[in-house]
Amino acid sequence: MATGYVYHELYGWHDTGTHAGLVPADPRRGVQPFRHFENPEAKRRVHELVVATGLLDKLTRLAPRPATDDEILLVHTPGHLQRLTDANDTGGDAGDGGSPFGRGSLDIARLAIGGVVRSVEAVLDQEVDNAYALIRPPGHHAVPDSGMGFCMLANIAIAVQAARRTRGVGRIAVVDIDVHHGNGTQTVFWEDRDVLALSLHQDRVFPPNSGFVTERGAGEGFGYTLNLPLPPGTGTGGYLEAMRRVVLPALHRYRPDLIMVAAGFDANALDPLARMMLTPRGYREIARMLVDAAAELCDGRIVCAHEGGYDEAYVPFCAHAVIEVLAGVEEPFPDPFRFDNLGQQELQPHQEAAIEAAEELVDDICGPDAGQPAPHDGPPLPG
Ligand code: 3YP
Ligand code: ZN
Repeated sequence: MATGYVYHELYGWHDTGTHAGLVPADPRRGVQPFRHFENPEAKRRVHELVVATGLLDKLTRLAPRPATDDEILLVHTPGHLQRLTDANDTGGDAGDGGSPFGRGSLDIARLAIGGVVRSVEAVLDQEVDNAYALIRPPGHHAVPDSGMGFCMLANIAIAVQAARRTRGVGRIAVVDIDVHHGNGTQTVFWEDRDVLALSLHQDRVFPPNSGFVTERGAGEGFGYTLNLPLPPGTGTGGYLEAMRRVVLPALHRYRPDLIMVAAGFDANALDPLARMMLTPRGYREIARMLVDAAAELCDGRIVCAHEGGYDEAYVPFCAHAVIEVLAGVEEPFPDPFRFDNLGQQELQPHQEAAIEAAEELVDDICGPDAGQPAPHDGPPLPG
């Protein structure tokens, strides 16, 4: 078992500036200068834990390269890329007023995309069995003509399009376990039945009024977007039930050639930006289910790309658990926190109701009324 691993020091040099978490510092309005939530620390500490526990020694380090304009333009509009390029010398905002970046961040964002592209290529070319790209800035909110929600460019969507073009992958499933809705990925593949976009998230956190179970794609892509908005407070019991009743059946119906995971860790029990209760054990079980599904369905091909997750102390243990599973490490590194016995970690009735609503839609994937996605390992796309 070989597991690819991408991390680069420059990922920590993407500068989101002085904020009070979400709000730009402004002493005139009483906003004391502080860190932005999306700062290097949580991700840097994931990497340090991976080094310190010796897990890194079991991984195959992959070097990222910067994504090219051509790759970025597989997903984004020339206008969006031009605006980022124009602001790269000064720093600016990626489009929604909530996605600040510093001087040179476009170069770092290119390296983040390149980290996912490299991971996917290494898996498809059988250099490694699976891979984890620990990248910054994140990507799953970015839409074709704008950055959004701390994201500059759509890392996973770009890597998906690049893999279809250069490797001729037939169908790809993207499973987004970040606590926020994967709206960017959904938008890019809205009418595309060759990419199954699945998002589990806390109901209506970000983007506001997005990620409803009724959002299902359109045209040929109808049924190939599947959202599972979960109630605040959902813990390991609810998430694992959602995996068993929605995600795994959806993957088995779809039979992807490659599984991509938007690996956000902000559904953890301590996260400042959401109200869920996942623990390292929960993340380990989710990863185990996804890795097992990949083994059954697509020769184990699964690539995780890091997204959100903001508790600097807890995220490293959550991400470490996922990387352990990818690497086939049997003995979990001990979790020093004690959140598995929080009240209501087990499935609650209102969580089950939300799961049932999504479960009803699973049979439409490749069902009698749905379009059939591309054959496995189909021919390269034109262009
Ligand atoms: C963006 C603005 C408010 C919430 C925030 C979410 C960022 C994130 O982690 N997305 O996955
Ligand atoms: Zn998030």
